[in-house]
Amino acid sequence: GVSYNIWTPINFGTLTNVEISVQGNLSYPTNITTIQNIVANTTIYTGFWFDIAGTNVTLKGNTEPQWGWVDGHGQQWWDAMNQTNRPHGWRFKVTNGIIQDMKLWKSIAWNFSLAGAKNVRAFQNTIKCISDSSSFPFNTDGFAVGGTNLVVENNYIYNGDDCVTAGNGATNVLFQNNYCEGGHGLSIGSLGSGGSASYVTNVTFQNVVMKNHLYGARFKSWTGGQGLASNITWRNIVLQHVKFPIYVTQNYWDQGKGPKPNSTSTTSTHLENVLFDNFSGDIDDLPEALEVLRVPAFPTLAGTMFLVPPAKSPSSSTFTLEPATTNIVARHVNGIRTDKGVPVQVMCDNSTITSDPGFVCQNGPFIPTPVGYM
Ligand SMILES: *[C@@H]1O[C@H](CO)[C@@H](O)[C@H](O)[C@H]1NC(C)=O
Ligand SMILES: *[C@@H]1O[C@H](CO)[C@@H](O)[C@H](O)[C@H]1NC(C)=O
Ligand SMILES: *[C@@H]1O[C@H](CO)[C@@H](O)[C@H](O)[C@H]1NC(C)=O
Ligand SMILES: *[C@@H]1O[C@H](CO)[C@@H](O)[C@H](O)[C@H]1NC(C)=O
Ligand SMILES: *[C@@H]1O[C@H](CO)[C@@H](O)[C@H](O)[C@H]1NC(C)=O
Ligand SMILES: *[C@@H]1O[C@H](CO)[C@@H](O)[C@H](O)[C@H]1NC(C)=O
Ligand SMILES: *[C@@H]1O[C@H](CO)[C@@H](O)[C@H](O)[C@H]1NC(C)=O
Ligand SMILES: *[C@@H]1O[C@H](CO)[C@@H](O)[C@H](O)[C@H]1NC(C)=O
Ligand SMILES: *[C@@H]1O[C@H](CO)[C@@H](O)[C@H](O)[C@H]1NC(C)=O
Ligand SMILES: *[C@@H]1O[C@H](CO)[C@@H](O)[C@H](O)[C@H]1NC(C)=O
Ligand SMILES: CC(=O)N[C@H]1CO[C@H](CO)[C@@H](O)[C@@H]1O
Repeated sequence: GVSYNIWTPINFGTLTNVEISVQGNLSYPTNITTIQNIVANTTIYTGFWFDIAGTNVTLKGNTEPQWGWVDGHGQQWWDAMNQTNRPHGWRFKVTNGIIQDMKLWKSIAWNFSLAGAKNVRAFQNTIKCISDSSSFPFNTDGFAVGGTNLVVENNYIYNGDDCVTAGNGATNVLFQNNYCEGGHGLSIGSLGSGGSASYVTNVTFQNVVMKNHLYGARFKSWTGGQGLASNITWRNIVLQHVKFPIYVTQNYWDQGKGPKPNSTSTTSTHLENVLFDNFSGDIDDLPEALEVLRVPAFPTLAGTMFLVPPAKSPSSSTFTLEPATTNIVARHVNGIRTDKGVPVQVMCDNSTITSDPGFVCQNGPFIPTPVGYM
């Protein structure tokens, strides 16, 4: 029954055997400048507005509809398109933890970080970063899951970036039975930026509804990166107005900063045992989807985020791979339809593929091979 002003960040420190219960409403400062000044001050800001570490920690919200909301007042930030000194939300770097029934309302940017967490289950949480205006809720990622033995299930995530993103260190991660709307996909990456080595293994996304997302399954690694992403599965994915159901980029670079850097195949983040299984639903047939999306929604980011070659694509599965790829298969994805009934297209460079990806690897119509039905 109380609304609290969380006017400064809370660093809970390292906790042992603690339950944090959020029963009332929590409010970030409403003044943008106030927050920016705090975020810029490393004495008081650890990188997150709420910072929790330790062992045996439960973070639990309120199930009453009117209470337990953490209000970031993000709308004004999105409207001003101000990306200077935005605060991250919650870091939960806990071994043996639970995040349950938490509710985030209009986060400024980002949400739950599980980087470095271990044995954590996050369930029945709600994230609503829904813009009331035409401005886009930038970078309001759902869950960042760069930890070990993580289960994220039965969450409702309406946001403006990756619904979930598995970054470096993600090991044994299960993301299942979630509803995702409005964002940029079920993502691995970005891996290997600046030539770094990233490792991701045994990550499964399954039984997820993806509504109005830019991508369904998304893999992104930087050109020149190193490391290995292995044993990754996307399974039973239902698409509703998704633009790119499957989009794999192994040679991403920041096109705003110049041409593709020269690199050799030996320095790509390797991709091994990747399966896309049982995708169905409809995709928006917008050949100019990328252009539509970045203007006017992404004016400041044009040329960086979405101009991944090939830039212009029919709604399709898109594989832009480096030779450092072993066993990548899409099967039972023939349940995907375009909203206008035109045939589904693929874009795939066959010089990068050494095994059958489950469809004829070409820039052209989607034609499943027998492997695509196995
Ligand atoms: C926000 O805070 C700054 C200083 O911290 C102040 O100058 C400004 O007037 C405040 N804005 C509003 C709308 O209150
Ligand atoms: C940072 O915050 C501390 C503690 O409130 C304060 O003493 C210090 O002056 C601040 N630094 C700046 C640069 O504002
Ligand atoms: C965490 O909980 C487990 C199970 O209750 C217990 O065995 C363990 O000692 C606890 N860890 C710490 C650091 O207290
Ligand atoms: C708690 O916050 C939510 C989200 O801002 C709001 O809809 C709700 O009315 C608030 N509850 C109360 C009792 O003020
Ligand atoms: C964003 O905030 C910064 C710092 O307060 C300010 O200098 C800048 O002009 C703002 N940018 C926009 C686009 O509002
Ligand atoms: C892979 O992750 C799942 C959780 O999604 C776990 O149950 C399984 O044991 C892991 N496999 C290995 C080989 O560690
Ligand atoms: C991937 O899975 C295979 C078979 O399940 C296993 O042999 C291999 O060790 C796994 N790779 C990694 C990096 O864990
Ligand atoms: C494919 O996915 C749909 C949607 O999640 C599910 O209903 C169906 O049972 C799945 N098919 C198989 C063979 O698992
Ligand atoms: C890549 O190599 C080519 C040929 O050696 C050279 O012309 C080009 O400038 C290089 N590009 C970059 C970004 O270094
Ligand atoms: C690869 O694609 C090229 C150009 O589309 C085509 O000429 C060639 O036959 C294809 N090779 C294989 C093995 O499918
Ligand atoms: C607080 C939080 O979740 N932050 C993460 C949000 O997602 C981005 C990447 O998409 C991570 O870099 C942040 O750590």
